[in-house]
Amino acid sequence: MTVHEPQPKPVATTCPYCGVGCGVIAGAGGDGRVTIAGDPGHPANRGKLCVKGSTLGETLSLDDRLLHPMMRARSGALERVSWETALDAVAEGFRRAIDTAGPDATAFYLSGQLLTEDYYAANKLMKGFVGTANVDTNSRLCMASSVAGHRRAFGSDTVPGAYEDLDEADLLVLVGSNAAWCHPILWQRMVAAQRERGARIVVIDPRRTATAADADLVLQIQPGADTTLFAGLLVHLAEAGACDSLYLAAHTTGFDEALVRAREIAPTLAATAAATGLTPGDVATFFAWFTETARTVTLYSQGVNQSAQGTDKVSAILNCHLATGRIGRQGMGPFSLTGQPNAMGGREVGGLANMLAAHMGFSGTEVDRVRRFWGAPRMAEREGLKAVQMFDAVAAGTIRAMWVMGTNPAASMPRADAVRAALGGLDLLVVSDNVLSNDTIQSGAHILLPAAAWGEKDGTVTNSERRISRQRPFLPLPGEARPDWWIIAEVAKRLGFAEGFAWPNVASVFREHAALSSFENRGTRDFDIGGLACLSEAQYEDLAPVQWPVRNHTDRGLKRFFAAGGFYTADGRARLVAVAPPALKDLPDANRPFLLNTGRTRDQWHTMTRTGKAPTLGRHAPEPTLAIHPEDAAAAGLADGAMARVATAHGTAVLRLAIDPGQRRGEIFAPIHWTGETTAAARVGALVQAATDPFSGQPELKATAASLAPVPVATEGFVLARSRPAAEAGLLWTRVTVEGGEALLFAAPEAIDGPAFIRRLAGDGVTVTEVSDPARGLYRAAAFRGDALEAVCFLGPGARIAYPVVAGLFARDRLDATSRKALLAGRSPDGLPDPGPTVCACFSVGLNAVKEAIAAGAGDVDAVGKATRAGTNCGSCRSEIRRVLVEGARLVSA
Ligand SMILES: Nc1nc2c(c(=O)[nH]1)N[C@H]1C(S)=C(S)[C@@H](COP(=O)(O)OP(=O)(O)OC[C@H]3O[C@@H](n4cnc5c(=O)[nH]c(N)nc54)[C@H](O)[C@@H]3O)O[C@H]1N2
Ligand SMILES: Nc1nc2c(c(=O)[nH]1)N[C@H]1C(S)=C(S)[C@@H](COP(=O)(O)OP(=O)(O)OC[C@H]3O[C@@H](n4cnc5c(=O)[nH]c(N)nc54)[C@H](O)[C@@H]3O)O[C@H]1N2
Ligand code: SF4
Ligand SMILES: [Mo]
Repeated sequence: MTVHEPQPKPVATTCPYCGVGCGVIAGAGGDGRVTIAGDPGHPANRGKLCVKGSTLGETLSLDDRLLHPMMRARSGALERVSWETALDAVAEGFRRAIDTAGPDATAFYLSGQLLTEDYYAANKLMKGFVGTANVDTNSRLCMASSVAGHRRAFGSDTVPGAYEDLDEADLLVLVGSNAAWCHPILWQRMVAAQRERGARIVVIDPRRTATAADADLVLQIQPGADTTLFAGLLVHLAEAGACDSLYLAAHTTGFDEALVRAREIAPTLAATAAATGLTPGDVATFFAWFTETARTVTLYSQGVNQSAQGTDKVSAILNCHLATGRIGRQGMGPFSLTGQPNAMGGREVGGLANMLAAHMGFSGTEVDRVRRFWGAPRMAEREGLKAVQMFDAVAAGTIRAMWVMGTNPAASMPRADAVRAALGGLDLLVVSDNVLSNDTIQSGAHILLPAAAWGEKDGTVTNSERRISRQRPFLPLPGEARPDWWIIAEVAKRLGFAEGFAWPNVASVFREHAALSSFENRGTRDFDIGGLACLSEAQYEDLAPVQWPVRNHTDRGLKRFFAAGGFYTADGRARLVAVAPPALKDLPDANRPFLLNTGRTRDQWHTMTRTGKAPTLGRHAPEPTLAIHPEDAAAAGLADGAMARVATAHGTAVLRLAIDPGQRRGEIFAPIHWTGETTAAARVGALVQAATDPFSGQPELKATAASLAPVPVATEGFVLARSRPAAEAGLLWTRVTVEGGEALLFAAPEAIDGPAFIRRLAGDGVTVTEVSDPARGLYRAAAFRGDALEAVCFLGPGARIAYPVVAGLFARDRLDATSRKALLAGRSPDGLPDPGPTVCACFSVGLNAVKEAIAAGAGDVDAVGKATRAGTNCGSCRSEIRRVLVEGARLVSA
């Protein structure tokens, strides 16, 4: 393993994963490794980290890192070049496209994983200097409907509340959010409020998720029906006399129209129940709780945003909070959970194609204001193309040069196969990334630029509660990697814009961004951090986490918006919106009888370029699985663990079935994390339709009609090797990083020659120990060099069950005689049988151990923890343990 030199001093920084934005202390362990701990001083996490955060140290090796600029040679191969050559070529390629086809023939596609400073620089270059607003970001797939919903209601993209509201609420409603897995530390705060103060939790999701396991009420809603449910709630609030008529009169408009429309959509409780697939009793309970509980927070995420009617879903929720005046007050408000570490920062700088910068849009006044501030020679004067349109324009050839930074659209865009093919047709595709290879790079990138990664990067991010925190470097820049903002500035200089991009350091980028936020603001824009515009380098370095707005240098402390109105609309009033009745865009039919939902698993992050490197994180769900209701599986003749081909109008994938009674009938769920790099055939983005919301342009990623067919399998198995095992043709494989090497888990449509396989893996000069039972198709072999275990191959019955134990033994490189015997028997040396799927990744506790503890009398999560240690470290698996306790159900990894 290649690691950074020299070793770091302890540094306070911020987690690079989810929008909770936990503070991390990174330091040097005695063995030369990086130690990671939660920052007790950070208000988001107060010292805690979830399993992804606490395993960050496992992701820092330089293996697979892009360390030098590279360009595609005539031969088609990517070759190392100097920075000068690469930067000149980027500028030259963009200039050529601009000269021949105009600025709109170029585009940037950015990411909520960039730091605010990087994002600011990219946006400024395109919108102020190149002269196009073709700058969009993966936030279009993530937060765009929330942004549109906020702006429509509040006149600004404002999250009104703060995390403290979750501690102080009496009712927490989660809509389309699997927070137990996706916002774990915030979720732990909510569960603490439930445990300690009796706060009630309602979870609204078509699936019974790990989050649902802790809920007081679970509403397994029909996909897409959230607008109806919240329209029904508005009607109920009005009829129960629970609306705040003073607040409505003083601070809002549109209530009557919104209510009339809501009555059309959901006239009665019974109609609401019928249209949402819920029981009238459950709907009545939800409505009653919401009506009687002043301190209510409604949290929502991708089950709301990633919808062709996402903006209306957001509006339907905001309507209920505005109608009750429950906004911006202690313990109450609507709360959009942001996904990425800097989703919020990207919104601040105007990373979206329909935003300008500093929360300004494209009105004439705003364009002119930003022009003057930037001294911009060529301002974009209208909105640019949003992600789906942008990649359509790439396919159509109207965009000729594109620069992708910090995102992997060839995997994560809907219709990902079409996007991958379109990228391959560009005159110029530039990719700034941390890794040598991902699906986007493989789509035919011409120039690769090595960007600084987490631990090396220096700048700021903003979390879900508008809190700006520093990401500080604790590792030197490896190879020739450079910060993204620096790369952008160098290209800007080569395009002739030296003056606008002459920042000497990252602090100066931040100061400029802060200054723009307060420029001619005078209270007219929510986003104002003018109080940070004069930070010295040292003050920037030491900046403590701070919530915006920061209007002057003494303006600190907890911030909420709108308790007393003060909206950013022309008349200062909020708008309640008459929403459209919901309708899905791609309904199942006889040929495609299932509705495919997609989302996240607990221990992987997006396309796995970082989490895929951590052995601990590979244990929870080593393979991608397709969750399906038991009766649907039975009807399709598919058993648990069978391989199935999922096909939609846009693509196909092959996944392993995981029977899950938590699925609704007719609906299947697949994880988004696996790509062409990590699986043979599970690129789930390829399956997904690209219908978009009319207001936000956000695609419907949660509901695509799909068919399912069995894929015959001759044999199942896995191999383990010290270095990356080649993915053999024909296998349906998944790569997993394990301690001491890599595994390939696979199903094979045809029989496999085991002895040949292990010899190819282990090379020459090894001794192979084998057991085989040809009648049962069983073959197991281990290759040793001296007494060092080099490779393992398991084929046939029992292989999959043995995998966790064998991978555990593989972590030790030398095995004594007992362990060798145990290895091929697929048992741990102390004779323990199948541990089952990993529940607790921190202590490697399997489902079977959890079940045993429960059978032996452990009655709650803490008792299971006492017996097994599961859930006693980061707590990420506590909801799953509760699910086993409550439902006794078999655990599925999706
Ligand atoms: N472990 C992990 N955590 C992450 C990430 C990760 O990759 N891995 N990514 C981060 C990012 S960028 C994001 S955006 C967030 C996303 O966080 P979440 O939004 O919580 O995650 P998802 O799994 O995408 O979707 C949430 C839920 O929406 C449900 N859903 C689908 N359709 C509907 C519907 O019509 N109505 C309702 N009410 N629900 C529906 C799905 O069943 C799913 O359980 O997670 C962040 N945190
Ligand atoms: N079907 C379906 N599709 C989805 C979703 C879904 O729920 N369902 N969710 C959507 C959502 S919410 C999101 S946020 C996206 C996420 O999807 P992506 O953004 O495509 O996923 P990542 O794997 O996070 O890609 C980040 C890339 O940037 C690199 N990188 C990381 N940090 C940096 C950096 O600082 N600088 C540079 N230059 N590169 C860096 C990484 O190595 C990686 O290659 O997926 C979206 N797509
Ligand atoms: S909850 Fe986990 S992934 Fe999210 S910021 Fe905190 S430690 Fe990182
Ligand atoms: Mo996201």
